[in-house]
Amino acid sequence: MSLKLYYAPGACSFVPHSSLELAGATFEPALIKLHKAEQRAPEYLAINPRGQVPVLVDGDEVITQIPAIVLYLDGKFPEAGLLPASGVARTRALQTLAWMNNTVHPTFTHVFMPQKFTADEAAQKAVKAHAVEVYRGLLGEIEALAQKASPWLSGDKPGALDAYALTLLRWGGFAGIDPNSLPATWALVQRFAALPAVARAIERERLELNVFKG
Ligand SMILES: N[C@@H](CCC(=O)N[C@@H](CS)C(=O)NCC(=O)O)C(=O)O
Repeated sequence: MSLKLYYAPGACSFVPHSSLELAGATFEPALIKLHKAEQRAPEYLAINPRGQVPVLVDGDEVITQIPAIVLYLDGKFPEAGLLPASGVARTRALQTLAWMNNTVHPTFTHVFMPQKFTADEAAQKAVKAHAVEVYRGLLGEIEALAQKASPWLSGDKPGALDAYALTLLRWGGFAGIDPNSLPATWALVQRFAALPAVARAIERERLELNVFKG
């Protein structure tokens, strides 16, 4: 069965993208240009009616939602250690993955796309300003996790949590949050980015790691 990942540069799809590379998987990367609204083109909506990346296709299976995709890849490539294999360590990693996906990530959506939450332009500015401060606090929680990383967020192997941390910290730069203000996360993210497998995903997406502009 052939694997295909629909992704957009710099988007949350970096999590499965780098996970596929870490697993050494053979897959077809399919670029979706969000700024050109390709996610709302009829051909793409036929694949994912929610008009979002990422989508993982494995033969006849179409899988969406990052936690589900990560669990699927973890099951398919157990030796990669994208998540801890069992026990409380696995439960804790899933706890953090769910929180990154259902709390930190949507908070950034309020920063980046406040128009999703109100049509009122003045209210959009207020939503964004408030969300930046909430986001700063959430990155602070990731910083506390990074301070305890041993050496990666879910233990001895780099995996999905480190990939999400990279994505979320990078987005912080767009929100005016200096990655240097979160030194443990920034060090972890740079170590993760330097792994050859992760570097391949970064290169394919042409990502600049630090997008903070003073
Ligand atoms: N909960 C979804 C979130 C997916 C998501 O927010 N994708 C964003 C990119 S980070 C997207 O495709 N946005 C395009 C849009 O909403 O138009 C998941 O886990 O996959």
